[in-house]
Amino acid sequence: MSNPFDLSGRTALVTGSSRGLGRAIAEGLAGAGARIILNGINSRRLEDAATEMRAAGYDVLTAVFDVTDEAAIVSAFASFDADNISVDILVNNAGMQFRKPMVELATADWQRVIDTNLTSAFVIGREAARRMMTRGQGKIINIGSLTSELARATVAPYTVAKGGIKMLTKAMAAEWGEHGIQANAIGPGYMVTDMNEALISNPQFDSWVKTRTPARRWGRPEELAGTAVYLASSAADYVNGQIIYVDGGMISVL
Ligand code: GCO
Repeated sequence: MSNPFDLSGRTALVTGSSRGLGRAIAEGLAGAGARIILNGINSRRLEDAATEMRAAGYDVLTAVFDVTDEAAIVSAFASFDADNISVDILVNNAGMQFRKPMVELATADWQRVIDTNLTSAFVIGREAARRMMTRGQGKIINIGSLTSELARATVAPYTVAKGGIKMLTKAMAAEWGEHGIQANAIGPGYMVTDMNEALISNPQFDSWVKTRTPARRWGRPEELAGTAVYLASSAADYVNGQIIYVDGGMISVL
């Protein structure tokens, strides 16, 4: 029997992938055989990541664009078309955090977080899906969060965006399932990333995470890779609209 998790011959665009969760997911998909398109806004950091991954033997392209810039997204997909590159797998990973109590939160900061974490997944998903539909297949993986289900004080716009990611994933499944596209989400728990540096270095928060999580530790970015490979592969051809939590069990317990 052929390996249902094999991604060779597929191309995966992973947004926000020069570091952090995106980079770990990109490496996981590459390890399963996919060609990777790394994306970010800092071209030097992106090229460094690409160079490192190529040195490990992976097939890596780069696409510099800001996920909140619709014109840049449209032109990136137009250039994929011109180069005969089809995005078979899209991982909407790019995101940001901005922590502030709501009574102090400026509307512009609210909007920036929603645009980066939620609207980007719609716009990039739409561009990818238009092309996937004509091919009759495609995989979309949106990155949610524990905050797709649960709120935490000081991160309201992030919580709203990630709740939206869960429902956007279902909306994509509803509209695009008949075209052979599967859209699913991964909900990471508390992971060791640059974005969480302020939380990791706060002893109280660190001990809260360790007490609250059945695994009694933070997650490592590479621990998302297997779930991403599964959702990107033919093993998940009949899985659609789901969010899988990779959280050391946190969301299942009080
Ligand atoms: C926060 C973090 C979040 C968490 C995530 C866990 O401030 O709560 O930055 O991004 O890591 O919600 O799923």
